[in-house]
Amino acid sequence: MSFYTHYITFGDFPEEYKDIEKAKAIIVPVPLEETGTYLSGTRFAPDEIILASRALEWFDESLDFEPFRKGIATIASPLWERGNVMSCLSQVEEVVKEIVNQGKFPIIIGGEHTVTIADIKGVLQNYDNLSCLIFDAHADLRNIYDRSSFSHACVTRRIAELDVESIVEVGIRSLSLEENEYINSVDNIRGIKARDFLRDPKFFIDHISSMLSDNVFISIDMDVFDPSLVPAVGTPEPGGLLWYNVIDILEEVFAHKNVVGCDVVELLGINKTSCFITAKLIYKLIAYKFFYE
Ligand SMILES: [Mn+2]
Repeated sequence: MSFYTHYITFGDFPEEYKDIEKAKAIIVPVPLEETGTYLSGTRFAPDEIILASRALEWFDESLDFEPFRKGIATIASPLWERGNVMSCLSQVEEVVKEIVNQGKFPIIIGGEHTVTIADIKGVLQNYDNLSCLIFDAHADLRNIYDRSSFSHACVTRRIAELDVESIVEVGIRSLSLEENEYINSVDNIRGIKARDFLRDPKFFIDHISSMLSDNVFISIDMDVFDPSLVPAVGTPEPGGLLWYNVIDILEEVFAHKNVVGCDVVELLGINKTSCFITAKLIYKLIAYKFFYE
């Protein structure tokens, strides 16, 4: 499979660091918007985040290096038949499988959360002993929602049906009775509520690490953040995590686990501040990956 460069690229870095052959990190924009239930605009997010990334500072202020020197390429969005979620998911799965197979680090920019199912299926074709760390205000454990089993509200339930060792969800502050019963009935999913985490972050950061296997996929639903920081998400919920809460968790996990891929989903591409914060978060994911490698 050969990849083509997207018409705008993540980060305003020198061309030689955006070369697909040489780059160690590959950005995959997936403007999926099919099953959103409240606010819309996830289809605009990848391009708006990429546009915002061109204003990023290249130097990482806490790790003291320039992550872009490892190479960050941005490939063209996979093409799928509009309105056909399954066609999107199968394209993304193939792309992620190929990136990981080439020994590179994929960062998928959604789009709605549904894309995570394809990301993990793609990674699973290269790795076993995989666990998932999901940052989300919502449990996303419904078996079916709005007559679709591939709704954004069902994504973690579908992931739980794959061959993953464990799933840790952090930041939860909205779930149904059915989801609450489900999460309490299975052994390999641990849900950490936002309020519990915020009362004792240090305890939970150690706990999160201990729940994960060696290889980890990280999915960040931007609604994990408090809406005072990131207002432009599909389903905003009060009482969320702040910047350094998420950064501290990432630092711990990247330092001790082999993170094999990430996605950042559910942002609406309608607010420039939210887009810039998301671009910075993506650059941090790349920074941690290469710093601890
Ligand atoms: Mn969510």
